[in-house]
Amino acid sequence: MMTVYSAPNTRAIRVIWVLEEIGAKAEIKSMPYPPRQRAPDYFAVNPTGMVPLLIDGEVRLSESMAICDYLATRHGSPLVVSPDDPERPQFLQWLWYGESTLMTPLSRLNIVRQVERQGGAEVEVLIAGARDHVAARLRMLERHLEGRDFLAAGRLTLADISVSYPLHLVGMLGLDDLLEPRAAAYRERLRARPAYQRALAVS
Ligand SMILES: N[C@@H](CCC(=O)N[C@@H](CS)C(=O)NCC(=O)O)C(=O)O
Repeated sequence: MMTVYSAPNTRAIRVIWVLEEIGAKAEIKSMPYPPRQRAPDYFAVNPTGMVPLLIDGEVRLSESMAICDYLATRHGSPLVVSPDDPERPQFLQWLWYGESTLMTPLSRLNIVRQVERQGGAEVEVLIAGARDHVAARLRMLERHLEGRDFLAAGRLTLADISVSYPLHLVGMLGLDDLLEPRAAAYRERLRARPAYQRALAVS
């Protein structure tokens, strides 16, 4: 039986919705939000403390839309628009819009609201909170890079190109001290690629 770690009103809703649409069963472990603070044992399961997390045998996924894609694709569900469908480009556009373009400012606002509720809207409190968030999220990258040069398939893929930009921003924002050794070496490996250097130069 698959397990989904969840918390109310989080992106885990996407995953549970897909399970419902495709008629697949999973054990839903719902925790109080945020698990990072209110269910500290969860760090042993997921080093970022974030939800959702899917465990399906050897498969562990903690990006909500990756989980949705994994589940829907495996079930041959029409929730996924196939590569040969003319609607595929629109499908990709909105798939990514939902977790990047639209979520980014909403997440920012959500964090400010949380800090506000804790009674301290000072910039230092916000920065410290954001640093903690980034550090927790980088931990999963550090762990994944053990014994690996790239994130998937043993070669450079779009996954590396996607992650290269937040790692670039880490440097731009003066957060390099948050990078642990493997992530720091990985960023150097990406930066050493002539195509990346050319892209940096012309961008
Ligand atoms: N991109 C990830 C983001 C996961 C995420 O930020 N989850 C939030 C809940 S919606 C969370 O666990 N926040 C608590 C924390 O970061 O400590 C996804 O799509 O699953």
